[in-house]
Amino acid sequence: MSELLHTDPEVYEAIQNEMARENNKILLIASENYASKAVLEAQGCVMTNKYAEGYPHKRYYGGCEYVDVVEDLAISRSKAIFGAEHVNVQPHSGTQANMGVYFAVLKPGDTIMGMDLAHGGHLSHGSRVNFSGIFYNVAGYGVSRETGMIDYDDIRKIAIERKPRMIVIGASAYARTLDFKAFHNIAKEVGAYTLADIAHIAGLIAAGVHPSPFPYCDFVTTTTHKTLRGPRGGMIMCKAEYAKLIDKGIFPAIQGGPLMHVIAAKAVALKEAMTPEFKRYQEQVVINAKRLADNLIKMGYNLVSGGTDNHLMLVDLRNKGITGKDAEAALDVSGITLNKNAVPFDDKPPMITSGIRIGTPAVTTRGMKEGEMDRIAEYIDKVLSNVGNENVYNDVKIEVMELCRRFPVY
Ligand code: DSN
Repeated sequence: MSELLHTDPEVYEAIQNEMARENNKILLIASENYASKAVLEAQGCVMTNKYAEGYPHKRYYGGCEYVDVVEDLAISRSKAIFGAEHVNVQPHSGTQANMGVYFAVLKPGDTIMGMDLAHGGHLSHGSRVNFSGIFYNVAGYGVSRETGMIDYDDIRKIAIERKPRMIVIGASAYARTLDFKAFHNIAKEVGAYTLADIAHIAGLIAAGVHPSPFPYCDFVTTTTHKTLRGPRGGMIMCKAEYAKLIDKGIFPAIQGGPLMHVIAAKAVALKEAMTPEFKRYQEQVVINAKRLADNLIKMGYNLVSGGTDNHLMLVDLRNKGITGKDAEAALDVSGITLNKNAVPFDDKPPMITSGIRIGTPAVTTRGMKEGEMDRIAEYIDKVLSNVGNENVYNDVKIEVMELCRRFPVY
């Protein structure tokens, strides 16, 4: 990056500092990961220079013969991985992917049914501060107070009462397996479309360690940078019958020129996702999450739903007398980065929260396994049992640095 150092030392330094942060801390944000050097290389390539409105072989600009190659590759690889009939790899993000689906088949004022943000859902599933809650009527669903899990009978009741045009399935902080078939049956009964937003679990699905939304769901959206471990971006998959509507729903409805450098990097990540190593990686992500969860439970932490089936867990800290905000801050100075997170039926505001969300995709990419999960659980407990004690923070930070040194990232 000598050119960058020469042109813009401030940006260069910030990037170097970010590199050091990513290398020297334990990253447990469930939605983050480390993209490979090949993905980073593709994303930093000359395709950033190219305008390519339209779709492969039907563009509004000349000179698209090479960007067509990478978009075709991204499409054919995702079809092969997920068994999708049609794929659009142009959404700039997961929210854009969801917006593209809504624009394709809904009208403003239609009712969508999605998981409440406060129960683990996503902004774009109908939050009233998001376009999805502004343009559409929203029938929210949540988890059961008793089990912390989705109650499909309850969802059926809401669907029968509110008659949504679309049921959105997916979450940002739900640790349990999603039953796409159960959602499909409910949607069929009330005549709704189904949209599975698999952003968090796409890598698990690609590797066969979480059930697939196909053939049950009409539309499937994902980001490409979470468990899928690609560049930051989105993607839509659907049945062939919706192909034209979906493509129009993205371009020209809500986006102009696609980010061809990002699409090149998506193609690379999808190639990586077809390897046996990727399958083993996803299996280890789930093994690691279970191990970390089991440790925390033994240490007296309350996990929403009592555990995890996937790559993340949600810890309710109320019995420990710590807020999510304080836990996040104490852990971060100790070298462990995660995020505060509302727990279902939380009595604290979103900037404080009663919980933390913990995910294993990033540490598993570093090669960490069960033994390291035992150490990480000990570090978390040490810090959270000594909030405010700088000596403990420093001790843990030294141990974290040593662990990270044994598992280099880049
Ligand atoms: N911000 C993402 C997450 O952390 O889950 C969702 O978009």
